[in-house]
Amino acid sequence: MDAWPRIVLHADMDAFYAAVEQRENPDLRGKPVLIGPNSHRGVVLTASYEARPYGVGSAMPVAEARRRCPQAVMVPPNFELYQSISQQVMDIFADFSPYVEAISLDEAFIDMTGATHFFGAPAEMGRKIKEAVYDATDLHISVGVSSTKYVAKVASAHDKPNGLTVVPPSHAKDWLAPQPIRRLWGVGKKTGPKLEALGLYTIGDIADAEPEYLSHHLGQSGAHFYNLAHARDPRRVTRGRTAKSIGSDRTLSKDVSHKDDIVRHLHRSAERIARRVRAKGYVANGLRVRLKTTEFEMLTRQRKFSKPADTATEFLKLATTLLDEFDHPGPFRLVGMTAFDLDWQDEANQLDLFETGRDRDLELTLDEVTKKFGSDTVVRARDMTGHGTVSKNGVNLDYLDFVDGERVSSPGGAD
Ligand code: TTP
Ligand code: MG
Repeated sequence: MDAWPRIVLHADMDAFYAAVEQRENPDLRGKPVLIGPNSHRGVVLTASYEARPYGVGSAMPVAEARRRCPQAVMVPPNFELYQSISQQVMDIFADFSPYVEAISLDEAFIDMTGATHFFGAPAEMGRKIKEAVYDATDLHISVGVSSTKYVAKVASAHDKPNGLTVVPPSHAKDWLAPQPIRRLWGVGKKTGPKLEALGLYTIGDIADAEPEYLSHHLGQSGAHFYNLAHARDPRRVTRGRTAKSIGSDRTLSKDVSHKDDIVRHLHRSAERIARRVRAKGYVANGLRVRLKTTEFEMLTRQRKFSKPADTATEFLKLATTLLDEFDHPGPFRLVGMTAFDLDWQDEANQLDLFETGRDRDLELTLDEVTKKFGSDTVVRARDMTGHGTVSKNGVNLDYLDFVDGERVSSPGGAD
């Protein structure tokens, strides 16, 4: 048998939100289903596998998806349900290893090094994990197993849905070689065409290139891509580390231009994000505000906090300052906020609890109320004044932005 210095498994739920809705509602099974807002605005969060042959998928504007697949059933998202199923699945992973790194609601790395004795060879481990998840939830996951995080992740996507792909470490480099460069972590809409312009189309092309040539054209990323292409990736599965950032984008049912209106949406986002930051025991070191114009141009401003923050009050304060830095007059169709550079709360020793004490106390109380009675129970007075309440029809796209930043949370997002 191949020598496996480490056994790293990557698991990713298939068409997660859509699969959950099909499980909940038998009428939806076997049909094309889109998860997204019930209006022509906003973006599709995901599509069931029955819908994907029509070329629809995550982050596509709803209007476009409806045009391509008019027979699809549109289902609004139920984030609480997805979160609780995610927790259930992560708990199942934890039965297999203490080293589970959740990188999004539906995705995790699991370090299974040294567990052959309990669960068998790598392929057997993969089968057992898939079976355990399916038995408990009726949902399918796709699994990749290799010796590095990077190869395990590419492998889990290789044979979706319901796939299991095992890449022994001695074959990893050859297995990667024919794959397109966009499978390299960090290659997106900007870097992809740049590499192609250099005549580099496959991961194998990168592996065969001179490292100096890559560094010359790509700077630091050159060495990064070169190492990945050689299946070298020293990153460990880190227990419990989750998001690098937590954000919430609101695609609005009515465009906004006035600062007051934008602030009202940011306020909602700030409360959602702060609650999630605290629930995970994080503090944020920076904040990003995004506005999307009606021409679909995404504008971004970001800044570090003077000290780590975890309250909506602090988030909103910095966000409001950032708003003054946008020079576009609007109107805007999306308002988004992301807290980034997250640290564990106890590691951020500078956190001045005294100064933020009152805000924290109030918000912690609200956390409790929300936990008991749901998120719509408490509406602050500020939300109820002015031009109506915060849009009920606007869709919220909450997301965790992940470890390697390879994930695009909405169209026009990060490369
Ligand atoms: P993904 O794992 O990227 O997609 P998926 O599980 O729906 O499909 P696949 O079988 O290809 O893995 O994302 C998981 C969930 O996260 C997805 O069901 C919906 C949500 N999501 C968004 O809300 N916005 C996005 O841009 C993406 C990509 C996903
Ligand atoms: Mg998935």
